[in-house]
Amino acid sequence: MDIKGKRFLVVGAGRSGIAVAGFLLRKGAVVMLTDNREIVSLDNALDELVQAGLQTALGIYPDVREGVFDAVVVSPGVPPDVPPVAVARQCGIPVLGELELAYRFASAPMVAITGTNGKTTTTTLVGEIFRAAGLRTMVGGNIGLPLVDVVEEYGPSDMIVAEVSSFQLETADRFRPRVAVILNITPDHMDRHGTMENYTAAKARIFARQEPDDFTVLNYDDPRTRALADSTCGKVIFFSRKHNLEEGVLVRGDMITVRQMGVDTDIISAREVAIPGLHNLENSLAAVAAACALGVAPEVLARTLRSFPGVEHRLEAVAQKNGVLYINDSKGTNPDASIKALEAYAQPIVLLAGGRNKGNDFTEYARLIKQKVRALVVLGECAGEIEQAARAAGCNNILRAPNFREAVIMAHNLAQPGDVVLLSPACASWDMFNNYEERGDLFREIVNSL
Ligand code: UMA
Repeated sequence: MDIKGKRFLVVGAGRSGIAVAGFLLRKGAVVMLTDNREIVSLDNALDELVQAGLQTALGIYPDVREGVFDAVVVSPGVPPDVPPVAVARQCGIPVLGELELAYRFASAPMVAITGTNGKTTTTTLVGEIFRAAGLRTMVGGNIGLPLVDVVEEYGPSDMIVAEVSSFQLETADRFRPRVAVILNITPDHMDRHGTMENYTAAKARIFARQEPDDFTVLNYDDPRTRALADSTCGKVIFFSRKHNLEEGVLVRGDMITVRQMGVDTDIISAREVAIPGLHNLENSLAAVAAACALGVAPEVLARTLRSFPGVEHRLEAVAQKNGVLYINDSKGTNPDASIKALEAYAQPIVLLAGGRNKGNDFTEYARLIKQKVRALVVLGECAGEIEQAARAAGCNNILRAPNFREAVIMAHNLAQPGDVVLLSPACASWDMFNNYEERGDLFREIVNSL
């Protein structure tokens, strides 16, 4: 891709946009970074780029009709209908995203992982597996490390494991991972995608450019994901926790097994997998499928599954105090993720829920709250909506918290020895925090100070 001397507009001055602006400047482009906010975070990084020649338009988008830009690079969180993006398309100016840009400069084989839930855990686990197999491995993408920052440091004998979101995939064009993994597709981001069809179509772009010698790993147990098998040109590898597959990665008895051309290879007992919950068993099966496709040995898989502790903000055990276990699941940003968190514990739960609803329905979530939760503390923008859904499901022990700190203290006061205090909000953090990491970090800090 020819960048030197070309004029780029980068939309969104967050982690992705700043990384893209730096990448393009280093390659000799003329770059303008725009954002609808006047004051953006990551100021130090931005200052450095301005010193290096970056132009900025903060608080107001430039008019792309004037013909001054050769291409527009859009950040994943910026919807496609914002003026500079929509107008660029109308004018025939190429619009791409950071994932596509990074892909065009990647020479290492790539395993790309998407899904509504489990992406971060599975991506981290697959990265650990390849590292344990002795490969120089980069783990990045939606997980928080923009791929453009480091993609060129990895060569053909290395490995890139990328978490990719539906937002990033919307602007994928030539993106062709060696292995594409879809973990599950359940309602999320409806405020952005509008319908499940659009959301599923965005996810399916992960394999749109695959060829028959690539691999598409799909969850057989999830109907929407399974149905995509007919749409890929890649070789499909199913994984299933529930079905005795003819071919693929499955659980036989309690043994994680790879079944290939009639031959079963046992990897490890499901009980030995270190990360808790049935959903994490599914993530482990997906990781085994992806790694096996690229020839990783069973003993490496077993060793990693036995020792992998999981990731921060995802069912992360923060502390045990007076017999109460405090769990940070700040990454539970939609009802489905939080349902899985509730299902992972047998003990009574004091649940902290609420934040910004991304257009989701809380009925199912509320039903499980009724079954598993001793007390519910609601907070944030959609506290009322969750409270209403929980009351409709028959749950009455509900408290509303004025702020996050109060919410944690209320949960602490409500909990009895043997309980779990679970932060799994089923909502984005954006009404109170910049991201779910900040929310989880504050939870950890408050819990540790109790
Ligand atoms: N902005 C505009 N106009 C808009 C909307 C936003 O200018 O209409 C600006 C904001 O003011 C802000 C910037 O865009 O300054 C933010 O851009 P962004 O939302 O794309 O966020 P980044 O900080 O660039 O982070 C993005 C991903 N964020 C989203 O997709 C929302 C990060 O994923 C990712 O880690 C990062 O790039 C590096 O690749 C986070 C996420 O929440 C974890 N992802 C969603 C998810 O997992 O569910 C998809």
